[in-house]
Amino acid sequence: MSVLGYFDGKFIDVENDKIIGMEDRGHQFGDGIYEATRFYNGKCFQLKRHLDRCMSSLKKVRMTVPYTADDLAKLHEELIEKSGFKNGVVYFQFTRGTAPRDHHFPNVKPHLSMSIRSSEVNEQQQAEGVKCFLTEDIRWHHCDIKSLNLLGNVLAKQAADDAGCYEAVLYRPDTKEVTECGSSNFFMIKDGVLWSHPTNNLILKGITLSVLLEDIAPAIGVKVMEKEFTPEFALTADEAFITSTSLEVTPCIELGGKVIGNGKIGEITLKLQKAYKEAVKKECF
Ligand code: PSZ
Repeated sequence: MSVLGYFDGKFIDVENDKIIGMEDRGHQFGDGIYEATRFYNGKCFQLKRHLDRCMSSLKKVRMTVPYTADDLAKLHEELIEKSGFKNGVVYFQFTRGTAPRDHHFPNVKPHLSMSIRSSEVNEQQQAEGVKCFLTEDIRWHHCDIKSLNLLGNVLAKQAADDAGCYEAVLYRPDTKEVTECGSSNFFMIKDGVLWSHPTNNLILKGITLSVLLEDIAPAIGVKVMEKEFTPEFALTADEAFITSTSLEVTPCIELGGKVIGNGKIGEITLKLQKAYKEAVKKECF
């Protein structure tokens, strides 16, 4: 098996071409940013929003790269075309380059690496929902940057897995606010209102979240409250769900050992999930 990828100007075999050096800043410092995009029917969904977020992440970490958003869009097209995949995910990361280990910015060119994988949306999981673990958010205060520093996310997701859960819902221990999940955004519904953490520095502004809050909720008349809420409040939710590029809208049917609603996908969640799939259809088919 080989995985198609791209590194600094060349298409590569991700599994066999050893191209990243020991002193890559991504390896030594987690000094870089990344993106994950999904394509359906050979066509990227919401690529502009992903590339805008990528450019914003780069700016926030003070990294200048020799690629425009158009260059990155073209590389996506080429990877999809070469792979022959219809549905899947592209992961790409920029690191600050390779240089002798020293914290200060080196005077070298950043690296761009990309990989493409075929994958289908997990329809069964979206129908049945997943159990979520509730744990402290131990991450830094720049979670709006899609940075390669994912240790807090990795530890939380492993703790969730150890507890037999699919995802970890995180809350800040100091302010007692639910932020997001290990690798997705968290939403709850109470008395017909969709609650979501404000899109500030404590969460990644998910592209799936943006599609839901900016495009879908207003169009189908779901009332949104972008405001902090506590884990205790989350435990009283009528419905809950998590979102990401890979998961789309996936119901959360259990949180911290407590069943949410009747343990099945909620009515409003189902409406949002369906509308999201419609948006995909409209854009990619
Ligand atoms: O394939 C995967 O495992 C993916 S693809 C995207 C993600 C995981 N996660 C993105 C993410 C995240 O890592 C955190 C911490 N919060 C929210 C999200 C959701 O972002 P979008 O909707 O842009 O994918």
